[in-house]
Amino acid sequence: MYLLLLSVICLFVHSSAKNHSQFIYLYDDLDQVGEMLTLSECTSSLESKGFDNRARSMCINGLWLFYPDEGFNINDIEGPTYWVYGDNHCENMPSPLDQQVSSLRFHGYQNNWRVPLLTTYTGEFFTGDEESALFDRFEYTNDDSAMSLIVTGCYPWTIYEHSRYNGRCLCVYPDEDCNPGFYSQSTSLGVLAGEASSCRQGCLCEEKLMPDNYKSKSNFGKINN
Ligand SMILES: [Ca+2]
Ligand SMILES: [Ca+2]
Repeated sequence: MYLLLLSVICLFVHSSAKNHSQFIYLYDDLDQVGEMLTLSECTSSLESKGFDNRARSMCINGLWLFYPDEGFNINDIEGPTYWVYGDNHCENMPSPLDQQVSSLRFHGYQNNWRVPLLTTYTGEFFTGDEESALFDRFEYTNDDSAMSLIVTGCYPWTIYEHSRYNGRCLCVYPDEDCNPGFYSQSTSLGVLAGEASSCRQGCLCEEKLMPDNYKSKSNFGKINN
């Protein structure tokens, strides 16, 4: 009986860890066929993995971001980027990125993609440098440079114009049911685009903006063109 109980607990722990960890299978043909590359890390150069401009389909666990250039399009916000989240979710690469992807990364922690985080990006459409806040942050390292952001977890955050939670403010939210909230463009961030200097957990401001994907549950992923 004891052994049986132990094995049930182990199974549960094992499966829940697997469900929330982040990994991806890339395939060089449509519908999850062809040569496969398995990744569980952010990869700034798919060329280094022998898979540059090859991916045609995928299966993912987690929240993944795809770029046509190396280095997460740090110098080019014009190219199409793609973002998608889910558990054991498979699909073909959207056509603008079919055989175009040169770098990719997941959001947040590798072992659990649902950890509550506010992650800001220095470029629109989640390009460029990223900075994740797990707790209140009185001063951003990438000060005045957030042009897009992602909210994971179940609660909102407040971003502020100045350090130490001063100046104009804005509440940003995850989607319903604790799904990720995407603020993909500078217009998604209102007056705080390129101005954010600090952030706090919870909504502590009258100004509120819902994420681009608010209530769009059917929308697993989105491409920016
Ligand atoms: Ca490319
Ligand atoms: Ca500022």
